[in-house]
Amino acid sequence: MISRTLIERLTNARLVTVFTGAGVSAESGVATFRAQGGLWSKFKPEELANLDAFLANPQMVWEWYQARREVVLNAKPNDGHHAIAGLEEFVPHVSVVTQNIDGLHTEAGSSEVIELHGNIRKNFCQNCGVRYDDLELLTEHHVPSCPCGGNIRPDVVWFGELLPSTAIELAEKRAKECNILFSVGTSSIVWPAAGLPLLALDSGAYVVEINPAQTPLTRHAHESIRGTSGVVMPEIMRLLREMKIPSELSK
Ligand code: BV8
Repeated sequence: MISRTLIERLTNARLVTVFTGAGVSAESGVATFRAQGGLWSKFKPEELANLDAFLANPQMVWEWYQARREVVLNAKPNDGHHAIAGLEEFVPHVSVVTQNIDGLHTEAGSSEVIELHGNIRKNFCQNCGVRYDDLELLTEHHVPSCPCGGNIRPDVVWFGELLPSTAIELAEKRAKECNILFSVGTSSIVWPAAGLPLLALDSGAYVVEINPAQTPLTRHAHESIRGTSGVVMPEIMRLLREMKIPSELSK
């Protein structure tokens, strides 16, 4: 299921961009959004992951994020996260561009992680913008207030909100410059993030999708591997080690 072409390309690549979604964290016990039994099967995104919902009912939205924080704070990186971090052993520059807000790529040791949709461990005041990154807030049941009178909210990008400009600009740069782009564990339907693999394709990158299911990206990708991140990424690492060892022996 993993082509020799891909492994050979990886051994010659200067920059590999790994674009990830909730599927990469599924094997760490963090629910996805749209897969079977995912978050959106229980809640309506428009009722929760948007500013109007927070302004209308800050306590309800805060509680939803506290419940997710409890899962994320107890989650550990899985074999897929570690294999993605391990790519740096073979490729001079690996950039992880993630839609995930759980911080697991950083915890797995990836050196460059671009968080397009924010980070669930961080907060800021909706009214004055002051940051609140103190850890005790992560277990605070009641939505906290800022001295300015505003409500404190998770530092994540909600529907209808712009992505952090520095993050999306750097992500677009990594999509344009990379030799290979992996799209791993994403349904490829949330924009503008979903446009990044297409930007990489237009810029001449070799695009590989890893997902147990088909997505709107499948028909555009050079390769679409039907499998889970926690199995396929470690297999790619194993094949890379096999390919690289003969060259080391030849020294
Ligand atoms: C914006 C909050 C300006 C954080 C989320 C065109 C251009 C620009 C915007 C839009 C556009 N068209 C529509 C829009 C509006 C909207 C949008 O994209 N809507 C979609 C639903 C149609 N975009 C926005 O609002 C963005 N803002 O552009 O502002 C603007 C606004 C309005 C109109 C124009 C311009 C903001 C988007 C961010 C929204 N925030 N969540 C949080 O609480 O987490 S969305 C949510 O979806 C998460 O952030 C998540 O990261 C994101 C993507 O989901 P995935 O990560 O792909 O997860 P999903 O469950 O969907 O899929 C998991 C996949 O994994 C599946 O394919 C499954 O098969 C696979 N899988 C499962 N297990 C495994 C696996 N794969 C591998 N291994 C496994 N083990």
